[in-house]
Amino acid sequence: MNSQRLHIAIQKSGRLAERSLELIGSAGYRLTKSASDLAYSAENAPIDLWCLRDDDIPTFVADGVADLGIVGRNVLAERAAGGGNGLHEVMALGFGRCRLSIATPAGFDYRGPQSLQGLRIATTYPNLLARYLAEAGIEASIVTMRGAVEVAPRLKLADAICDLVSTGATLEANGLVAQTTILESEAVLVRSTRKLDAGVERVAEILESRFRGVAASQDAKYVMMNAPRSALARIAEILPGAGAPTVLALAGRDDLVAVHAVCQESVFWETLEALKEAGASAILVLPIEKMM
Ligand code: PRT
Ligand code: ZN
Repeated sequence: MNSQRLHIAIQKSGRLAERSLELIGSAGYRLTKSASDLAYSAENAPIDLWCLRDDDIPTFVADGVADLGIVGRNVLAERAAGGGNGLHEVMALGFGRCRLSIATPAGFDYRGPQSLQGLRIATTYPNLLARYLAEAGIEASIVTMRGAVEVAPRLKLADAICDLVSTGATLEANGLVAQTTILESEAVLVRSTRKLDAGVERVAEILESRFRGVAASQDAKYVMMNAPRSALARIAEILPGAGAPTVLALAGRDDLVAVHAVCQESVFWETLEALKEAGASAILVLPIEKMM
């Protein structure tokens, strides 16, 4: 449907909204907001964004109303655990990280999943919780709520909860302790399993390739240093995710070389200290703006 433009569903407001727009901007698409606030159009590519409640995004993509969507893996996984299909995860996007965890009141004597036997567990993720309990061979009753799950134990509506946790502050404020994680989540790009029109497919492929480039360049650094020729093997070992570094001659020095490398993983102070220890000097770490 809908002409030759690629349609992407993103969250209208909430934890993923701003970062989703930022990612699309970093991928080089210049966006103009529609008068209604519910949509954006790219000026420099045939792409339209629709701003929706996050819970509606999987259905819109599965039904083919949107071609792609950005949503928490938790939302996608809950739908899949309930038997929903029609879409799949294309890639993780590196923001909106959280975990779906089972938490109990602080005084509870938790000794592994068996301790959940016979409890009432409140959650907004009944399908994922049911699947976890079935796989662990535990019988517990699931109290499905729409939100504010963390207050359920205090109100005696449940003995434990299963909810998303990021900093842990909400659990702590409610006297709860996370005991086990049933899903690691972050924002993901989802795509409908339906075949796209060839022109729209091309637009989707370019966008996905740019998203990969943005994700890769976030942690990646360009590292330069001088080093004794004899230390090259050791230095290549220390550089995180660098592959084979570029080695350049230094004018008037046979014993020293310049080493340049693109590190795909984070470069920490510890990495620099190890390089120095191996004999490197004049170490520079530079950000990478784009990478493909
Ligand atoms: O209006 P709409 O339906 O679109 O938004 P929403 O209210 O359903 O979702 P929103 O914006 O709260 O979250 C969107 C997505 O962000 C989620 O689906 C997750 O993928 C992701 N995310 C990341 C989180 C959290 N971190 C998170 N901490 N979603 C919710 N929380 C809640 C959690 O449920 C708990 O109430 O924050 C509280 C815990 O946070 P901490 O930091 O105290 O541990
Ligand atoms: Zn929601």
